[in-house]
Amino acid sequence: MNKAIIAQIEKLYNYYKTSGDKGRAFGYAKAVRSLKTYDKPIKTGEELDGVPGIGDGIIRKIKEFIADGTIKKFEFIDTDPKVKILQELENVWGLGPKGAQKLTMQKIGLKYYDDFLKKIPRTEVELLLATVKQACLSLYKDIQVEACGSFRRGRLECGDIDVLITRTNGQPIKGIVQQLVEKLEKENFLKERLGDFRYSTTGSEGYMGVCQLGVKDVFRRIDIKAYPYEQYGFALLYFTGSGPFNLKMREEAIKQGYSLSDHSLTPTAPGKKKIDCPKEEDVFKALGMPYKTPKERDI
Ligand code: DCP
Ligand code: MG
Ligand code: MN
Repeated sequence: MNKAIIAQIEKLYNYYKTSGDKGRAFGYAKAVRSLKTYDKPIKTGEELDGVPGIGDGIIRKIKEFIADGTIKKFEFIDTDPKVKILQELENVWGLGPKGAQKLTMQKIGLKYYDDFLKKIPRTEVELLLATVKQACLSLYKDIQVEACGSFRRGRLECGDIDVLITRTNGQPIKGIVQQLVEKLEKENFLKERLGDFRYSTTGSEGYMGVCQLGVKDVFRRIDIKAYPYEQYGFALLYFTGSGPFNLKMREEAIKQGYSLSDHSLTPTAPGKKKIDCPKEEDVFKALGMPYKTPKERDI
């Protein structure tokens, strides 16, 4: 049993190392070392209580393994082809976790290369948006979904689809993007995750990936971002762009002693206060700039 348990914990160590999660990898490495020096046959998880390097979380997993012969939450490690590829790149080709991840991203890029060069007609963006909206509304009633980027600026063709999400009653948005993505993956709409879910310390979260309307349609790049309602004015302004327009607006903010971001207008000089901007218009007003429609921001 000891050998089998060590193999399980080593597997989790390898998984976290490959994922680039140094903290967890360190913890599991410590547990493996500790288990290897444990000289009694392990019969229960309880007996490991107090053994250095083996915390409650790991004991819980060992208990599950002893009882069921498997750890449900980590069964995917053996079957997920992506985990396998990453570990092979690391072990066979001697790439570090970062290098292996980068190479896999490039591979995804190559797989969709031709498709990603094709522009998305507005009408298709509308259909893609409708799919995301439907999934959102099935999760939460108070959710608001909008397409931003070049679509909102009125372009007839877009490079990708940018979806902005918020909850209109001010409820927290944490975890929403992950739930939504998992749902849309089950529906076979989302095809690929380009990187991890990014939770920002400022309260937003995002997904970058690949979607497909129907099995015969072109693969499309999709970005999904969720922001708390109180940041919506800033988020909408930022995510609508264009990139060069955002730069100009930020320069103007700096001139006036503020730092403008996708979530706030914060003073850089003393004596000024943060300015709340529930709407895009409020940001223009706060900076004393005439309002520009999304179309006029297409520079
Ligand atoms: N953005 C930005 N700075 C960046 C990247 C993005 O300000 N470096 C903002 C402005 C963009 C918006 O995010 O308009 C969406 O990014 P996209 O890369 O999707 O750009 P667009 O939607 O404007 O153009 P495209 O049609 O190529 O997707
Ligand atoms: Mg875009
Ligand atoms: Mn985008």
